Amino acid sequence: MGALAGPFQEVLEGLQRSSSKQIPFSLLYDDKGSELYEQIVELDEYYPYAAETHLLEEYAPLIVRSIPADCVLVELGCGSATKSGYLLNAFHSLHGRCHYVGIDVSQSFLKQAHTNLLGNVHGLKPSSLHFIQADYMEGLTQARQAFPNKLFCVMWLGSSIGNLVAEDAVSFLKKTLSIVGPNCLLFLCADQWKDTSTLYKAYHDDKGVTEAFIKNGMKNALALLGHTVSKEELDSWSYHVQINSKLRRVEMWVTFPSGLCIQKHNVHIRRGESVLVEFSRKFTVQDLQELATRSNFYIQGAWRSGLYGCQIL
Ligand code: AVJ
Repeated sequence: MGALAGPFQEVLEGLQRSSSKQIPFSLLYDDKGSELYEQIVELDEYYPYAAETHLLEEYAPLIVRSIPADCVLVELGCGSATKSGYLLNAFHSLHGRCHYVGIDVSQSFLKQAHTNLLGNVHGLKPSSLHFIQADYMEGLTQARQAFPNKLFCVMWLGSSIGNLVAEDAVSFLKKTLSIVGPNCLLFLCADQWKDTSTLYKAYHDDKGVTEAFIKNGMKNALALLGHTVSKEELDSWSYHVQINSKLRRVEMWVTFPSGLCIQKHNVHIRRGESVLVEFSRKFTVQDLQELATRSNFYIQGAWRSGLYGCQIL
């Protein structure tokens, strides 16, 4: 979907198609959706959050050895900076200093990040912390202006890159590189491709929290078109998860048993038709290698958790 189009245009374009209907994943994160997402990361079935937290907590001292001392750590979508706090703490104890820029659209997250980092990173000076309330690329531009000549380590945690199709992921990383310039390191967290049943359960939990999260995203998309979804209507939709092994992604779909027409916007969802609300790509080592090469990066170090322990590839 076009990166420049506003959400309304994107929803229209995605729902007016005669097949492969789709909505932008950004609509998942209104207040309700963000609340549900906070619940998702607590679920037993949702392994990605726990796995990443564990990896960072355990191996931060090893990871930060690949980042030079004079580097500024710049985090995209820092949220409350709980996970990046492990890296900062290790970085600070290795080098005795740590300059950090947190970028997020949410002011309340930035406040939490500030408090968390000062509490969790031993010896950190408040003057070493900077926060920018903006979207990723605008935030990066401002960070570059604030530190024109510094080496940046752009951190993108949470496997959010999984929401982008291969081409969009490449454009995203290229764009990052063009804003930051060649003195740019990237620390990227991505989820590994793994067995179908683990993947399925992580996105189809017993409590139905993910289902509620996905249906809420669908509801938000329809609200943009002026269609208010009642509880009965929402309950009539069904949720299903498809593991697409060809594209190596988990797909989250909403099915409309009785269809839906929004005449005013020329949107016609047929009876039994499904809309793709979100997908989450899962990567092999080779996928990541390819992503790096196509985006003009090279892989300097990689660490992975799980079966293999922590490995430097
Ligand atoms: C925030 C994109 C990493 O893909 O696992 C979780 C979002 N969707 N459960 C993911 C999500 C359903 C999550 N990311």
